[in-house]
Amino acid sequence: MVTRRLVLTGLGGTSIAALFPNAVWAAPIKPDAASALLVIDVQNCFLPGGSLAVKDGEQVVPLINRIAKGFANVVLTQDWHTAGHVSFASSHAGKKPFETVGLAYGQQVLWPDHCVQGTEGAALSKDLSIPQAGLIIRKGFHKDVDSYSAFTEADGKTTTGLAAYLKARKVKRLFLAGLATDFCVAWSALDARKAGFETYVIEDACRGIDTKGSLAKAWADMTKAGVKRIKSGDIAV
Ligand code: VGL
Ligand code: ZN
Repeated sequence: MVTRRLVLTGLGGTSIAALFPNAVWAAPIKPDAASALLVIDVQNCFLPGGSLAVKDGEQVVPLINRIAKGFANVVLTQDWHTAGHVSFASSHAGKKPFETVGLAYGQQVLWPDHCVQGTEGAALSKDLSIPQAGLIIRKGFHKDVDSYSAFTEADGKTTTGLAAYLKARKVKRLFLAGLATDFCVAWSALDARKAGFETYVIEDACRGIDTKGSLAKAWADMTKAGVKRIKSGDIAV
């Protein structure tokens, strides 16, 4: 089944259903008081010139700025590691970035040093323009535990407090955008579902790292968990 959302103008009396008989039409999604936008890790390290630059990562910024105008509730996240963090390949003798290592909490992908607390690389992109954002949540600041997810650290139990914050604010629907689709966006979306939120990932407002099939796996996991995959044009601003 094909699902499409769009706004058409200038068709006069032509029936849209007659033009696209196999399409299922849905109204644009209008963010409401129970909706929040979660902007994941739009930080210099993940942008061009950064130590863990995500291909075309800068392209998400104007889309996110545009979408954000429609949201009263916005939370930004910031990957925020200690120097010598356990997720850095440089912390493991003989290991290179994108290899893995077994840790107490499971397999950890190893990364170039990135998003070290207080550095320019860890700063949010200066091109983000979301003045109404109410919260910046930092994650990955425990030296021995990574946290792709904005909700729960990689040990599977330490909470960032984000779910409780959103519930206290009566948020029910979460829209995710940012970097990287297959790590911090996907893990956050999966945890959002676990916490009971209706969860949308805005595909064109995200970019992936895609190491060893990670992007396809992330989408498969998200789909299975009931995460809805939408495009920025599906949101009414
Ligand atoms: C991320 C790898 C390591 C992300 C963060 O933001 O997706 N990926 N740290
Ligand atoms: Zn990280």
